Amino acid sequence: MRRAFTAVLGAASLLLAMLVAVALPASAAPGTLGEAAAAKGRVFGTAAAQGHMGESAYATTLDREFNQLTPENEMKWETTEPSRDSFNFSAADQLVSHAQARSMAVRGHTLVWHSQLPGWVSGISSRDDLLGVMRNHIAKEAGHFAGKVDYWDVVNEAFQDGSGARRDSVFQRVIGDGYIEEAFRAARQADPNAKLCYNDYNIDGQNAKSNAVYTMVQDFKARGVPIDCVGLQAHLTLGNVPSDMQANMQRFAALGVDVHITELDIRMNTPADSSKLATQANDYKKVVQACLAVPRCTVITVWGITDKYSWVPDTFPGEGAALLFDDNYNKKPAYDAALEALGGEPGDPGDPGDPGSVSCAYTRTSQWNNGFNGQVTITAGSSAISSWTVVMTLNSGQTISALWNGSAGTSGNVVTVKPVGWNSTLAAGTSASFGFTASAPGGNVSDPSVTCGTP
Ligand code: 9MR
Repeated sequence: MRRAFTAVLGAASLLLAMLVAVALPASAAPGTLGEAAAAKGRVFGTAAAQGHMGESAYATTLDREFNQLTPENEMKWETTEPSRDSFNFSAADQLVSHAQARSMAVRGHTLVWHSQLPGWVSGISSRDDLLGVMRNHIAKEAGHFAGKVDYWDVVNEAFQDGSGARRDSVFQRVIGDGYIEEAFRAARQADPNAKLCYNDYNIDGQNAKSNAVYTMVQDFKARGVPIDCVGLQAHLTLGNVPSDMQANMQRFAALGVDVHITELDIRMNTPADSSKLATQANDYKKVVQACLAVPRCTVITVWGITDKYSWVPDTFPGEGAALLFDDNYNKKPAYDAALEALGGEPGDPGDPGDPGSVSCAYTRTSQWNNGFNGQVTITAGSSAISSWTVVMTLNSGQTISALWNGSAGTSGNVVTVKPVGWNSTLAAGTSASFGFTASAPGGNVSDPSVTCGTP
């Protein structure tokens, strides 16, 4: 099943909005995430697990859509060096050769992390011993994959939420603050060509934790400690893309490092419904747009191919549906939104089972001191549609005071509009419209962002 979600940003000025019917390009555009990202000079990757590669839909979706692969667990310490100086790279090797055979980039994940660490490492109490063990682990693992790994998550999750203090781990306790730079130096030595990243979660926006990482990267750059990139994991929750994500990426970029979105997923309370999926689509769009706005944001990687195998429900019972493909490998609205934000063209109207694509255009029809009227026109693509959904994200302080020819549900500043019945079914190429009045205290009449899709 394919769905077409289209996005139209509100026109900048009333005049423009009234004169220009905003329409979507109908021409051939990149049809997969990897192709569309490549056309923007970016890489679009996913985590993948060797254990699922035998499932044909899993491997087919990976190969079709993504041009970077992160082994989800196969390169972690407990797997690669389960006992001292005894290494096993077999599962990771298989994933790496799969990627190489298809010209996908590889992200190594991860050399030094407090979690998925074998007991023999956690038990070390001598500083010299642990430093030697850490350097050996990095030399052997990064050395084994040298020339095959494009980016390494050298150190993972070394800071605490809230305070931004260093996380308590055996490395922190036994070696001290200097363990991170020692790890980066060892990684550079083992693989001089890989880009070396620091990777963490909850550093997507500006907060105490991302400030601490910022200060560390600034210090590393000033002292010549080798670091090339910062990974923002971006394990996000529905409707909560940090509003300063772009500014945060920009400030890291300004230090002279690349920024990668390394583990993107956007979870919701399950079961999913069309309204939540539409909000999620808008969230993915925001993340992709923020990355594209920062030239040094060069990689976007989602943390898994399908909702079926996502880590989320295991860790957060009652939550899930966080990825771009559902349990049956169907593209979700978030897929179309991400693809479209990358400049790609979702949907393929020729596909059997295609429920039909839809596009929408927004016009501000009038305005006054503290409000405005808007109209959204929904147009079916080359096949008929039986229903449509429009999601409008209002600007700060704005509320809908009236809405006609549509049925609206509101959640915060997100308004989901469905047909009223008679304007639900649209023949190919035909349109329906609804209108609304927004109150805009303070005279902020800036236009909402509008996305639409089927159903
Ligand atoms: O997705 C991974 C899951 O299969 C593992 O059980 C889990 C173990 O901690 O790690 C998951 O991946 C994590 C990643 O390596 C680091 N950032 C957080 C990810 C989600 O927990």
